[in-house]
Amino acid sequence: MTNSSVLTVCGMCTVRCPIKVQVKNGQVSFIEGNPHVPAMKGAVCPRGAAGTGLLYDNERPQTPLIRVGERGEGKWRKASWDEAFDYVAERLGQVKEEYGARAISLSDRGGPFRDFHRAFLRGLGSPNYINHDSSCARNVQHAALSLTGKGRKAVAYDFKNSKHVVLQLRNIFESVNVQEVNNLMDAMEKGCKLSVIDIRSNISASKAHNFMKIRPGTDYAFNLAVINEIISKRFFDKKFENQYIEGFKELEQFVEVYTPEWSEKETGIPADQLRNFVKQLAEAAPSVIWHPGWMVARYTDSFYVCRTIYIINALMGSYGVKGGLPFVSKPGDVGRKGLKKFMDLYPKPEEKRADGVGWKYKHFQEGPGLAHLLFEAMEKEDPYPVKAYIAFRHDPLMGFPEPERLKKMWENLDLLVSVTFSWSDTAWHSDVVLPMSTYLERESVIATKNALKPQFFMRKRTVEPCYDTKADWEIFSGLAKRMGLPELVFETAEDLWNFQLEGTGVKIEHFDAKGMVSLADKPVYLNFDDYKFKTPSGKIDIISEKFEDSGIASLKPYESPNKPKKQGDFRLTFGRCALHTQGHTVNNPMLSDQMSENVLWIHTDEAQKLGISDGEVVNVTQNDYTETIKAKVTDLIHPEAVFVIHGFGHRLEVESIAFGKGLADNKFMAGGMDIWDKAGGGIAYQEHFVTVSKA
Ligand SMILES: Nc1nc2c(c(=O)[nH]1)N[C@H]1C(S)=C(S)[C@@H](COP(=O)(O)OP(=O)(O)OC[C@H]3O[C@@H](n4cnc5c(=O)[nH]c(N)nc54)[C@H](O)[C@@H]3O)O[C@H]1N2
Ligand SMILES: Nc1nc2c(c(=O)[nH]1)N[C@H]1C(S)=C(S)[C@@H](COP(=O)(O)OP(=O)(O)OC[C@H]3O[C@@H](n4cnc5c(=O)[nH]c(N)nc54)[C@H](O)[C@@H]3O)O[C@H]1N2
Ligand code: SF4
Ligand SMILES: [Mo]
Repeated sequence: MTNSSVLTVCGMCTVRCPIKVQVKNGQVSFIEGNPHVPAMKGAVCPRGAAGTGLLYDNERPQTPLIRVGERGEGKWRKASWDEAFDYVAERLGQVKEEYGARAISLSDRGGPFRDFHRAFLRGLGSPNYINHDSSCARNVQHAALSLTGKGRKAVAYDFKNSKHVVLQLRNIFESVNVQEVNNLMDAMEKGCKLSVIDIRSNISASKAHNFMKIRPGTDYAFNLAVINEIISKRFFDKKFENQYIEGFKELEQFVEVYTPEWSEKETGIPADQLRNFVKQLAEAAPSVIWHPGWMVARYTDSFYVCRTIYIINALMGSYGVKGGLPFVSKPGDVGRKGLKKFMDLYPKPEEKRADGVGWKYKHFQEGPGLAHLLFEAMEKEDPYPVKAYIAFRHDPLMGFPEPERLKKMWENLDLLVSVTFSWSDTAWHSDVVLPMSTYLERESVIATKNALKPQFFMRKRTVEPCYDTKADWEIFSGLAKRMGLPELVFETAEDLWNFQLEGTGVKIEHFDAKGMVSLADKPVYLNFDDYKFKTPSGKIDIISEKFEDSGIASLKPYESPNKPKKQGDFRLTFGRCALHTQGHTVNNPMLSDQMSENVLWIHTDEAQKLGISDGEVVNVTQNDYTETIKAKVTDLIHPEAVFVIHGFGHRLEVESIAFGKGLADNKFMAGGMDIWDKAGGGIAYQEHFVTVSKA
């Protein structure tokens, strides 16, 4: 019997926690938190622990597959890797020849492991890289950029030292980031207060000192009134206001009409409760974190909700301070050299992006573009044809609204490739499936974490692949070899890592001890005066020139949320639970055992009107489309909304465990590909209504 353990990185969700994996006789036997990272407390979340459920799943794609029937019909022929690489490379080559390199696009899931495959696309000469973010945090990112010129990840959340944490549209105890949860719990033991603003009492709310149940879609009203209260009571940090905020006067005038009494009528949150809450915040300032949100692709005004959150943090003086939103350091900030980039092997393509980002929409950040607009360009062949699409670790048919519409938008594609470790609706609809090894069977490129203590971290292979799958770097090496990109052809992970580490002073073996290499000895709290916001004034600009130039108001008057066209319909809302990740863990036997389907939260009074009792199966209908689901009748949700956990309602026979269980929220969003936040770029997923009736 041989036993060993490997320090590596979890891949069950995008948080990418540092983990320790025990291996017995070539099999993964146990997964725990990396013991060298105190905030992990030796533990992982339930999904992290269920990694073996994925690894030993015999229903995931096990060899390359090439479609033989119609798209989506599920008729495949098995192929060797050589065959599959040749097939994809030949078709990519044809597209490139006929329509130019810009006709090739690639999407991924964002995150720190992107350099290699992005370099592949850039090497081909295409600007059309997109990621999932218009379905997730684009509004947050653009809100941060509009105020500070820096992205949302320029600050950390110093939960451990915080005195008051506010969660609005953020459910940290279920939509988990293990280290953040542990740090917040430590802080709460030391007296940190927690306030939750949500449309339902979730697990975070059950631990909160203040819970404010808000009417869905009215968060902007609440936040404007909070700013009104902070300013009228002179609760703001005067020194910070003076030195670091530009446009305070305009803000003060703008919020004058948005009183707590006015807000109460919109939000349902009593003016007194708002005032009391703001007083508590002011007492805890500046060690306050009002989390700007994560999955805030919800409404057509979500960008403004995020903006007001950042503004409130600024007024509390919490930018750049301990217990608030300190600035993170990059390797260069602590006198170290960053990783050498594969992307830098090639010049940035000069072509305009097909989604219009950067030229048609100048206020949006180019990086990951906006996926829904690229899909639209595929459909309309405007501004030019996009004919090949590689969905890498991305499942748009589950993650974007109205999948049938999206399939139509893809009809002009000559090639649709899915690179994935599990079946997904997108993989099933593809022309070629390139099966990726799970995170336990593959290495990734070395990644950088910008943080108070910046670091490099490494994902290692813990066991050899169970099936005929490959690591992502092996897949893109295989394609690069056939597409005239010899610089991206690597034989071993060590060669890959050595390329990245060149000149950094760090060696591969330095990762052995802890799984990561810290680039600073202790947390660095960057001094405010050394830190420059990237705005015209160098301060936080309340009025953003860049956005105003694109016709986006910095201070937008509040508008009430849309009402359902049919009286009695409910706003469809959704979120996550601690037991599943998006739509790709529902076929995991270990997690499905603990939660096999989603249920429909509906308020007791509303259920009573409809004659629906708890646990009863009900119909959910939009236009002519209906699915059934069990009702959870509860006082804990706002009566205007119904709520489900996202990711259920799978209909692929290859997923025998998930098949037919629960409801798919994304199928109840008719017209949803066109309903998005023009200021922030995020899809507005919660601008949809459904009818609920007895089945
Ligand atoms: N209706 C509705 N739509 C939503 C949401 C919602 O709540 N409701 N949530 C939105 C949000 S916040 C997001 S981020 C997107 C997510 O949607 P996507 O961006 O599509 O992401 P995932 O479902 O996490 O993963 C996509 C695919 O990557 C594969 N994969 C390959 N390798 C890996 C790996 O190493 N790790 C992981 N985890 N997966 C891998 C998985 O098998 C899966 O099929 O959906 C968005 N869309
Ligand atoms: N366990 C688990 N953890 C995850 C993920 C996962 O799939 N599973 N996914 C990861 C990803 S990709 C993301 S983006 C994050 C998402 O992290 P979060 O954004 O925190 O997650 P959600 O559960 O989507 O939404 C948060 C809360 O918003 C509430 N909400 C809905 N509508 C409104 C509204 O109008 N106003 C207010 N105030 N609240 C509203 C919901 O009830 C929910 O409690 O989680 C990450 N962590
Ligand atoms: S939060 Fe859970 S699933 Fe996500 S990376 Fe961490 S341990 Fe893995
Ligand atoms: Mo997300």
